[in-house]
Amino acid sequence: MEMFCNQCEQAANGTGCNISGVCGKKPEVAVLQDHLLYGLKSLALYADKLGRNAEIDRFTIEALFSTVTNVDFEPARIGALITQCYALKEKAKAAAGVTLTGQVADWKPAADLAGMTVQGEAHGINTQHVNEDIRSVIEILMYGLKGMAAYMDHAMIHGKTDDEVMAFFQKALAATTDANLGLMDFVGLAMECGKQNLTVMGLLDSANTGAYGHPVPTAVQLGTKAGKAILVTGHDLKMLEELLKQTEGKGINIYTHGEMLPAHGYPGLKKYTHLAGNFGGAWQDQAKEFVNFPGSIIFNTNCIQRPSDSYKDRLYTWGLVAWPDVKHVDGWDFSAVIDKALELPGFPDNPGQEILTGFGHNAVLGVADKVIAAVKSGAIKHFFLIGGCDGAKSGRNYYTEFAEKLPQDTVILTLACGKYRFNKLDFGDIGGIPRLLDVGQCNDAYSAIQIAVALAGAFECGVNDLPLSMILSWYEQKAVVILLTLFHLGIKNIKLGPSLPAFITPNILNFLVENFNIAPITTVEADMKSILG
Ligand code: SF4
Ligand code: SF3
Repeated sequence: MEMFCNQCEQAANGTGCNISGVCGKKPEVAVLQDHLLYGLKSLALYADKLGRNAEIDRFTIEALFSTVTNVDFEPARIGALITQCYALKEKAKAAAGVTLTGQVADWKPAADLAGMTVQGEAHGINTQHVNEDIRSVIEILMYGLKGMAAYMDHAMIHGKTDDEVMAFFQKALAATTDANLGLMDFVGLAMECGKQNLTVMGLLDSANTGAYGHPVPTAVQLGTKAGKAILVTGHDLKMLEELLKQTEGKGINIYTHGEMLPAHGYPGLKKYTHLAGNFGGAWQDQAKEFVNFPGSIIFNTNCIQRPSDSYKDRLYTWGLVAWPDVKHVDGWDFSAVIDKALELPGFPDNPGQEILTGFGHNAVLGVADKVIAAVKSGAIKHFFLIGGCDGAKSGRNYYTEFAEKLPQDTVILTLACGKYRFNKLDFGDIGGIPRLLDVGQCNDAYSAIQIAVALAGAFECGVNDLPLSMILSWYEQKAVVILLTLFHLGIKNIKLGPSLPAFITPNILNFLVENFNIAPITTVEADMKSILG
């Protein structure tokens, strides 16, 4: 079976995976995901006419998020989404009272998985447009929508939504099927995606801080506490909260992994004394680290990798994450995960290093006077945002080396899972301000933007005129949408690595270079010299 996927940074040979995904995605799943995206476009043609419908909007978000890298590897689940997509399309068609014509509007999936798979082969990403530059921008838009859907999903789990954002999702999905649109129409939609994502990240920020308070600087234990153990990995804070409630008083300690680390900074989560610490590093090290975790392990979002047999029996997925033969928790009852943890040995007491997290916009802007005074006195010469995704491919040591080699009068803001490359190093402080400030998860790019905008306000300049440089690493589609948000804000001079996206053609890259002066990372020495002079 033919597959083609190029949506993430580890696309095979820098062009795309066509035999099997480097991520572990089998051709059947890749083709079914292509089919689901085609179905979502068909649904969107009617949803765009219908206007807001909570069931269709919720479905659209979940289905898009299911196609993000390292989320859903289970063919039957993707097949069920395709079937549901068709039912919702028929519902939207009836409710909107219109009948559209054309191949996309007429879409009807086969009744069984084998038939859906065959159909999916005709809907690969290369069929999205004949012109390669337009196709490139459509891909940027589609991956942006996927990334934005991931953040919207977390906000929706908290009961939040936004009509304008949801209208954009349907409008943009429908637009990708419109043969009358040209290159600049899609560029406009991609930029609008960045704008809408700022709203979504803000919505999620208010959902998280509304539920758990603003993050406060917090020391996180990297050692272990005597007792049974559960490891939570992913991005969803509400799922963590529910698990903390259900494990209270049971002698089980909860550890965070990967993007869950910033959870320790939230007052409403850190109040649980059995939220014991953080275990391991970023997602790509899971196979070698999980084998040493003597408790149950649960994924609530990406990034899951093929589990080894050494820990598969104690591994669980939740929400939209799924892997064949891995137990899935439906809903909010975590008793299976808890019972498993109680059977397993757990950890002895073995305290270790502590690292800091919790420098969200509220915490950093709370000491803005001190920060501004340090810049004015020359104690702080430059800020670097070194953030984004981690990944398995070589070349990512650049970020560690970059952080290590920065002069002592610079401050590093970091976010997302790329921070594990350097967050255990001791960078010291400048007059009490830590030189490394962990702003949070990837979606907390919202916080970093708030901090940058506030500093620009204090210095009466634009964000591009601040002594601030962004050195970003990308891996999956959430990073794509964050880049679109930064472009929407007019932020220039971003350095991006470890490699450029396979889905960007030379012409589109030129466009981005001309308009935003974005550049690929080169060497630490050359890049640092070009920034600091
Ligand atoms: Fe390849 Fe990435 Fe697509 Fe997986 S998500 S198939 S690794 S390009
Ligand atoms: Fe990491 Fe998957 Fe992107 Fe949320 S956990 S940043 S890669």
